[in-house]
Amino acid sequence: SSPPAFAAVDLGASSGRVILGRVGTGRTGRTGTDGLSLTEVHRFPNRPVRLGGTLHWDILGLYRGVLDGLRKAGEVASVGVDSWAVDYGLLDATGALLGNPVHYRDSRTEGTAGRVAAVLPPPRLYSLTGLQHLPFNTVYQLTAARGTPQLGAAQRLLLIPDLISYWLTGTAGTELTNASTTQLVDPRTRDWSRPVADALGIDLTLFPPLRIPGEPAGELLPGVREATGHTHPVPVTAVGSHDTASAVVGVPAAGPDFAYIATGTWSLAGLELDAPVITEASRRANFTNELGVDGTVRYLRNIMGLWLLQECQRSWESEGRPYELRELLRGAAEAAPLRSVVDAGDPRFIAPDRMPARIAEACRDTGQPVPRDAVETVRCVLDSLALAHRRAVEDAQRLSGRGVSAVHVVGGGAHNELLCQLTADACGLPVVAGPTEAAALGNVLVQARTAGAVHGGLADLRELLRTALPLRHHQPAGPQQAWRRAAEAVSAQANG
Ligand code: LFR
Repeated sequence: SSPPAFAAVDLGASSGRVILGRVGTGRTGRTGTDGLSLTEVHRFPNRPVRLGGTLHWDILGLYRGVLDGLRKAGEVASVGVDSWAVDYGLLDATGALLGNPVHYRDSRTEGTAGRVAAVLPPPRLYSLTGLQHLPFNTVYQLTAARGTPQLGAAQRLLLIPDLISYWLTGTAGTELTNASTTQLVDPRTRDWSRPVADALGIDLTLFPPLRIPGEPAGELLPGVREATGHTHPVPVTAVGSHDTASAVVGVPAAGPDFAYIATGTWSLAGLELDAPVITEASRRANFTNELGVDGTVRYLRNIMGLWLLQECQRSWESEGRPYELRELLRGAAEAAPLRSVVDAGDPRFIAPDRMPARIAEACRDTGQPVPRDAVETVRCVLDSLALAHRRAVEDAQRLSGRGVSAVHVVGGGAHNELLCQLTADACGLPVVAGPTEAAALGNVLVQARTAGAVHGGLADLRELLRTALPLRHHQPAGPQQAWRRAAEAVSAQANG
């Protein structure tokens, strides 16, 4: 019989995917290695909708995509759901959704940092949560929503993957890795932080009980089975429901001394640790301690990522200049290196629209040459990302005291050879690129372990990845001085 199949629902900021993973024993037989294989059965766009001045997720459109994907997937041993972090839906007492979930890039959180800081000064908030300040963390969204009729009527708050799982199964839980991005969790106890919730007047009973990746999370409801053509009961398993948590499971590292960069709309660059690093230096460096699968900590920094590039393309397209990405990258590879670089952690890049103009502004504000065309803009973005990767990998080592010998680039950016090579050059370290579907793989592997199809810890799961997947290797080239100088200049910009 063929190895069991697991359906990974992986919702990203620009597209959703349902991916089927078959996980065998890794033994070699007459038909080749019975290892790990992935098939993308369904991909659908994730297009936010601006309505009444607020940027929303099209949550029902996403749910339809999930159902379509589960139908196309056919028979599966289980289902797991992961998505981007921090956002949520509110339910009333009957379980009905109250309003459409708001996008973390919406401007409603503007000005809430000050309100939160007035009761929890940043050093205190960091000492309790270990979380990087991002203006859209759930605590700021809930502060923005405070006093609204909708929050007043809410009986339950479900993070996005938990909301999808709830619709699939009728059972509610709060998966831990994603809960850790709310800034309401203490990464030392891996449980809710009452001091934070109490200080901000946030009702923790809105959250259903915590679930740990690998735990059962219900079964597809009869109506869902009917809609997706499943005749047998199908369990849903809690996975690292924060896409970054699953992506880090999907890093094919050989030992413990690696850094990872999970690339997509964001670049999440850092280390996997056993315990959080909660120091004032870490706070100042804007490093986060998110919770990972199997008791790990994701010690990383959020970097703007390919969002910069996606938004540039969207702007050019709306101006009637649709560029082929391949052409832009070919040009960028030939363009002058490090002509100008921007701080890819700068919150000024979070909101959508006018990205080329905002990049030009950032160059002008810092006394650097302004990119003269699309190709130069793309080169500026990629140099800036590579530099931000370097700074994050370097800072993570310094702040945690853990050295690394290689950098793994996983996620959508692993396709981008220029970005991977520039990252190797900037870091002065070898880069291992791939897999691009790391989040789906991490999702599948955790399900497969719960089902008993694979065994062991993260190292064992990664061993399976390494033997099954084609990976690309980039050796660092070129002198380090130019990158070092640029890194110092951007640090000065970031701190200044
Ligand atoms: C990546 C990601 C990041 C999180 C951001 C917003 O998809 O989940 O880890 O900081 O989206 O939720």
